[in-house]
Amino acid sequence: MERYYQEALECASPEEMRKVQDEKLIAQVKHVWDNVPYYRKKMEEKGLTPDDIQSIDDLHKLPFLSKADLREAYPYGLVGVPLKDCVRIQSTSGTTGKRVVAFYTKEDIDLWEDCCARAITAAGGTNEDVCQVSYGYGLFTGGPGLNGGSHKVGCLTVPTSSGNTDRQIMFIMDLQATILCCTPSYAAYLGERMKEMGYGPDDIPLKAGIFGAEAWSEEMRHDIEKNLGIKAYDIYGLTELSGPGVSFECSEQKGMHVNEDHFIPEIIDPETEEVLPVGEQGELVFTALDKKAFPLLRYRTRDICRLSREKCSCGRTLIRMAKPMGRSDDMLIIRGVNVFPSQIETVLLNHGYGANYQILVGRENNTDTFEVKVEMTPEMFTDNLGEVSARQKELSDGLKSMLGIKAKVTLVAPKTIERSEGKAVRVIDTRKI
Ligand code: DLL
Repeated sequence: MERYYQEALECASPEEMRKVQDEKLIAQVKHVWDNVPYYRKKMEEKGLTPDDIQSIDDLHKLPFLSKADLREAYPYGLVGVPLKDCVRIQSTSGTTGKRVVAFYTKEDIDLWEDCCARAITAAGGTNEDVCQVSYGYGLFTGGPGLNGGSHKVGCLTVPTSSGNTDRQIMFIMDLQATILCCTPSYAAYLGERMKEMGYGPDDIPLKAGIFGAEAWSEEMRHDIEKNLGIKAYDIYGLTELSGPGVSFECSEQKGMHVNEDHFIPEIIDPETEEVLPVGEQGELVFTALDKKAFPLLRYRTRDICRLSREKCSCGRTLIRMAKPMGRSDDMLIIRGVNVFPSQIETVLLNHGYGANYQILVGRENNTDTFEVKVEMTPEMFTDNLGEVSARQKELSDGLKSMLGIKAKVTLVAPKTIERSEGKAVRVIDTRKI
């Protein structure tokens, strides 16, 4: 059995990691200065030259990059190498404005796949595993990233891509897949479908799942683990920073280790842009240390999160990030109150519902309307109106105590809300239309 464990880096001492980061940051700033006029101009506006960046202590001096910069520089304005050295693009599934297009050299892809391989290894993967990759393949980074990582680990890779659920299940069962990679909402759906087909957790050969690309709650994790009989690991990343594998969970399942030798994380106050101390909640910002084709420095992810330097018993010293609560732009402001969909999900799952729900926000008579539509599970399904309305009230009270505002709760029959094969769309906000 072989493991793909980059122990020297994943378990480096703080001094060793700092040395790696200092050297890479100095080189990366020079690379960007020399090759990305768009960012050089931003540095010049702040009166900076590469000489001002002597170590990671100087990181805070550098200007931020945001999605707006990516849009302005679209498509080639942030590319750091001649196009003849770029071998691939990937792109986001963004629904508003221009999509993000990220570029890769051969080496960028190699390092990205290393990050994904680390994630698979941390979930217990070895060259003896059969790894089914049910993230979408194509422009989305999920499929290609985990496919590459799975190859590096030496798993037998099953590149099913997303969709065609019954065929997914056939491959899991026939090929005895042991690792499943997909979005958590799709994992939940696969679990539901397998149950319907009569497979219990003990019949399912899977032992681990590597789920990410969208926010999901601890409660959803427990449900998926129970239904599929696996351990479910979180994985985080974004197209701008290569894709999945920026951070990954280990067997402790207490936050995701950031691949700090490739990405330096910071947490900032999104309003003042001030860097916050480790442990505080704010917006996650990353500096990519190695990527040459699309070398983003201090990129504002808009994900709301916190970091932890607490020692991890897995032995990895890489800093950990908590599950992001969602993007700052996912946050709904309903009747003046900040509401994250992940908070709603927590309440629903705590009350015994599944993760099939929709949040409907609108506006009537100058007041926000707020409705949570959720499926009853087959076990709780009833047409006894008294029972349904008692359940609705109970859930509405639960939401009120979590969020501080009242929601109209509508319980609907099982399997009436559309399932997602990739990232689930759960919020329908007609105020914006
Ligand atoms: O979702 C990359 C990815 C693929 C990650 C497969 C993990 C697994 P984008 O489509 O560019 O890239 O979307 C990135 O998704 O800024 C977060 O808001 C969200 N996100 C990604 N992973 C997680 C996670 C991929 N584990 C955006 N938890 C990010 C919460 C996540 N949100």
